[in-house]
Amino acid sequence: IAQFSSAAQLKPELTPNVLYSGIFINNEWHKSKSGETFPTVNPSTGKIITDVQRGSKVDIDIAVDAANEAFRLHSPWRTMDASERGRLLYKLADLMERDSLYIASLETLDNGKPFHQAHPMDVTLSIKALRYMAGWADKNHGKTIPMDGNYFGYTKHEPVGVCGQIIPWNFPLLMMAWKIGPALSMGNTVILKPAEQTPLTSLYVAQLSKEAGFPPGVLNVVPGLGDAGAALVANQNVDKIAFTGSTQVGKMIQQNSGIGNLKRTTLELGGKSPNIILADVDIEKAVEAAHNAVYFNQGQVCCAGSRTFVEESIYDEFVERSVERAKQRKVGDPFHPETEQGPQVDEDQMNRILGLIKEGVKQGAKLVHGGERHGDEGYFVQPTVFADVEDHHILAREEIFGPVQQLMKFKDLDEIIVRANKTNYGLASAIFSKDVDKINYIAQGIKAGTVWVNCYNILASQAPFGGFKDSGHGREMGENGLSQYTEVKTIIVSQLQKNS
Ligand code: TXE
Repeated sequence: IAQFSSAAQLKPELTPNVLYSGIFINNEWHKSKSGETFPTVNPSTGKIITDVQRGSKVDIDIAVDAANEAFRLHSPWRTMDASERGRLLYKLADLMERDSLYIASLETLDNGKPFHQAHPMDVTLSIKALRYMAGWADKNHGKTIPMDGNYFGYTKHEPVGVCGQIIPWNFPLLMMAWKIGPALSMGNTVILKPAEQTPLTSLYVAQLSKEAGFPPGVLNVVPGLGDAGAALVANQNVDKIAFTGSTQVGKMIQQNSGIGNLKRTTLELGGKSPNIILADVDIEKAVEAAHNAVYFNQGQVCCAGSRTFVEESIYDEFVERSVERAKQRKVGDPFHPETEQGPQVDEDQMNRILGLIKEGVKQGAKLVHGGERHGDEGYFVQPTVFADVEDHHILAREEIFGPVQQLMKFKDLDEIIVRANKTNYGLASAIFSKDVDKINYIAQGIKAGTVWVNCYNILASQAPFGGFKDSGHGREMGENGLSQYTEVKTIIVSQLQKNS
């Protein structure tokens, strides 16, 4: 909140110029081989911002060849000092900081997220992610090994090679930073495919990477639709795929990554995260936290607290106060400093959310606030609150990815652990309480990659993030994130005589 209030002083560019809309390969801009483009739309108005070159298989294959050439033995990238790779990443972060107002404005235009959140959150966290990973470039050491016999053993952490990275539209810039940061720090080369809804900030950062001094072919960005992502997964000269997006596409990617060459995969997929509120909390603070847990970023957050479980004795008051808070939520122009909620990213997402709300009502959940489209221009949805949601309702099972809060009631700790885990997902969770024994008991029982205690949506470069179960596998960021971008090579050398 402190960050957001200082951001209120920042001045966005209300009509940022779109400078790049091509395909970035070998540090050059290209048109698509097919001659096709696709429009990227301003979700606040439904109007086209610009047409972007549509990369397809042939463009992806060219980008993969460029990334392989940049990764060949003795290339400038392979022979570069690790510390120099780090310096290039620091430089890229500095350039993003120099242009941060422009980048945040472009993100708001293309995605619809409020500028006064995009600057302190998306842009700042992206810069921090690159700097964090820059520091690791020359510190991811192997080991020397005391082996049996007259041998000397050591391990090296080598880059995996050519990495295909497919990212979604909810945090376009941040997901780019989370992907390219560790990949480049560890010495890989990259072909990044941004989401078709939000390609503009990735394309701008591609140009900054050239300015920073990355050699040609190290970072390539190919905008396109799902077929371009599929072509990346099918290409036999790609060594690894990192994907963030829907569980449905993630499962396909996992299967297809094993056809032909066996690609390494990291998958960060959907969620239906439980947010558990015990009766001993400060109710005002807990209502505010639960509100932000689900509505932040228009509800388009993989780890959103989209099942709010409230202990029985405070349930009715919690519902009442949550409705009051939802009524106060400021929805509208994402460039306005007071706006808390902008539009959903596109018409499909808006319609999907409205469809799930209707289905929820049909199944008997109690709609206590909102439930409709907000206005008739752009893709805005009213902040919506459901009470008396039951575990079998679609609202408690499906990822809604919108501003829709599910309030559910529980009685005791063992019941809540079972119910919290009654989902195929396992990305995140939270517990609000003052009782450390109860907190620890629940935290041990929850099957999720992150457990927040008395906080929510706290993401940091230093902390690994990822899912259990259908929320994916592998971890991004933190020291754990490095192993997803390295192969361990064991080198064993014969020697005349070992001494201790
Ligand atoms: O995701 P897709 P969509 C969830 C959320 C949302 C739903 C659908 O519930 O409502 O997914 O969103 C690329 N091979 N999340 O349809 O299709 C695509 O071009 C390779 C959760 O936008 O998974 C884009 O770059 N790539 C999530 C990326 O995959 C393919 C964030 C994501 O798109 C492909 C977004 C294919 N066959 C949505 N098809 C999170 N985990 O944060 C599409 N793509």
